[in-house]
Amino acid sequence: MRTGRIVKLVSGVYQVDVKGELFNTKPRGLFRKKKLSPIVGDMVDFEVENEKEGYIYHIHERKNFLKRPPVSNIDRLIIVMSAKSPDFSAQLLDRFLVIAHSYHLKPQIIVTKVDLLSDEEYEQLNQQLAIYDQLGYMVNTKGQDDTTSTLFKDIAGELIVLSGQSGVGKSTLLNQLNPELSLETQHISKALNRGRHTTRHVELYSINNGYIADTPGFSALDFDHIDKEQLKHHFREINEAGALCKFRDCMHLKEPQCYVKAKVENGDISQMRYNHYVQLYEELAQRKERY
Ligand SMILES: Nc1nc2c(ncn2[C@@H]2O[C@H](COP(=O)(O)OP(=O)(O)O)[C@@H](O)[C@H]2O)c(=O)[nH]1
Ligand SMILES: [Mg+2]
Ligand SMILES: [Zn+2]
Repeated sequence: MRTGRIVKLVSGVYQVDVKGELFNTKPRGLFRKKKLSPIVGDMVDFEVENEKEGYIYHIHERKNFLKRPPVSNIDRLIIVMSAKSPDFSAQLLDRFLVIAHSYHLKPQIIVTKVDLLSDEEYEQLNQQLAIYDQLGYMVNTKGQDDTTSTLFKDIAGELIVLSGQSGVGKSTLLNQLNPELSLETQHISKALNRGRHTTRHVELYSINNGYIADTPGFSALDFDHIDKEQLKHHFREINEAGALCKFRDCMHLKEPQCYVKAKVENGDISQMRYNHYVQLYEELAQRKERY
């Protein structure tokens, strides 16, 4: 019996890493009956056959997992946004944050390509990022020539997931962290914002005794598991202030004596963040009605 971590899934074969030694494994039939599939990131027990092959017969309990793309036991989730092409969008960032929180992951934020901004644009970006900094997120920016060493602190042994739209510079970051990876980076195309890269393939790369993966952005489907009533809990400051609303089930929309709205009015809570909450709430509400 061996124990290792699944680092890659290719056409039904799970590659398991045992301290640098790789095995190609398949799950035993048992899993299929239970409708339980191993995913990348899982720690598994497997029986070795033919030296480098084996059968998985046990999946260790997952600390956490992302549903799309499937990856488990994440220590650090990094949301990568770019300042330009694609342009920075606080609304998109808030959606990433909601998804991260819904999986109980505390994300870190990196904004790339700040070298492409004018001084004025850079100033504007920093004003928006200050909101996230105040909310307690670790926020970093980087330009083309910045080394990434300061962006990732104490990552030894961690399983890190970089999440972000296509073209924001995830592969570039990975290559800067570990030049041996020499991952292909893309040239910006017009198709970028239309979700050209819908592959949900995940692969973990070795880094600092840990692992790192880049994953694509998300789609509307990725909010499937979030009820509109639960959404308020995924906006930190709204969740916190909401405890003091008159009604326990206050959605902070039109209810009287709403502490969240009071805090938006006096500027303690960012109007922008609140707007994003309301917008997303309405989208989730419409989605429900359709079914
Ligand atoms: N100017 C500038 N370009 C960058 C930066 N980071 C990445 N890029 C470029 O953005 C494009 C997309 O990068 P890539 O790493 O492939 O993005 P991915 O799709 O998220 O993996 C490439 O042409 C990179 O050279 C940056 O900090 N500044
Ligand atoms: Mg890439
Ligand atoms: Zn309220």
